[in-house]
Amino acid sequence: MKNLSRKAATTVIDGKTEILGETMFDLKAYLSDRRKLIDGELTGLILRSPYRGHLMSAMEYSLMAGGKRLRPVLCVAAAEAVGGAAEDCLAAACALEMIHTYSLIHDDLPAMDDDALRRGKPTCHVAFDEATAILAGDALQAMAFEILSDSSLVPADRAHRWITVIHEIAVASGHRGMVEGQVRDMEAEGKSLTLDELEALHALKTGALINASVCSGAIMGGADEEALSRLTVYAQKIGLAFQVADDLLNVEGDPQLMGKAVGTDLSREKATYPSLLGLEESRALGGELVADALAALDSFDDRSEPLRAIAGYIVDRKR
Ligand code: GRG
Repeated sequence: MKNLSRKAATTVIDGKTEILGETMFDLKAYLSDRRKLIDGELTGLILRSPYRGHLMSAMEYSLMAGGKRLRPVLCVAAAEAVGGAAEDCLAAACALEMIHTYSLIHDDLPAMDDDALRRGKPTCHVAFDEATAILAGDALQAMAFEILSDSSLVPADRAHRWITVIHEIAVASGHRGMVEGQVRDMEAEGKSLTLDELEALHALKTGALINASVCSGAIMGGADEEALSRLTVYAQKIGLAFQVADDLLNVEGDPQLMGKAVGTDLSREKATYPSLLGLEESRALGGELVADALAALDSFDDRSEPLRAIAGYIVDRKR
């Protein structure tokens, strides 16, 4: 049943799962297809650069190290859910992955989490050096906005939507989003937080970019206000569910599968859902958040199946 969007008694025939004769949505195939599309696009963008030296090697090393591509896939799936196409939002999808990758490079630095392994490979500052990792992160962030504002990648008749998307992504990445969340996360080490404080921290640190991913895709796909507001609720719920799952994986995940160390939250005395609620209650919270996310999509048709399935995947994932 894993990777399938509806949970009920099913039969598996020739690798396709059926429920009452109806073929179920195949999330594994969807993720594989959309990741291929996004990876192809990212590779093309890297190859466009006139400078193929040390800096670009470090940027490419981290960007193409095998991340799950959750944010760009969400962006594409949201565009499709409102009747748009992947091509409408590929530039935004790539920009989001660049910003996400920059944040991971910087988060791994000795001045922050000082991690040696990321995406199953030595972190950027280990594979290269600290100065190069800082600059590769900086350059990936700037490249994201270079792409977002490139008129050759953006249809002229959609310029207004693009400005909205650029604004959403800028707000989500900076002092009103991810960077503020990171600061709160660092300040919270060794301290106890209330559940509300923890939720506010994660809404900024990881939730804001996940929200921007869904909203950018929806805007580029032509969502009306009602659809956008429902997708915003969906994004907020899965954003928090993602963090609850991430905290659980840090306790009980397999470092081999995850490609990074586990147990680090405990050793750094970080406030987490398992530390505040315990494992059982954290799992239950993850399930409730997914149910809320699915409820927000109630009025959407079958084109939102990928979004529904991704909500389940976020809490079931092993990496
Ligand atoms: C340094 C400005 C700055 C921000 C860093 C996102 C973040 C803020 C830090 C990452 C630290 C961390 C482990 C956060 C928990 C959630 C998270 C973002 C996990 C990594 O995202 P995945 O699982 O990674 O989508 P992949 O590698 O699959 O893309």
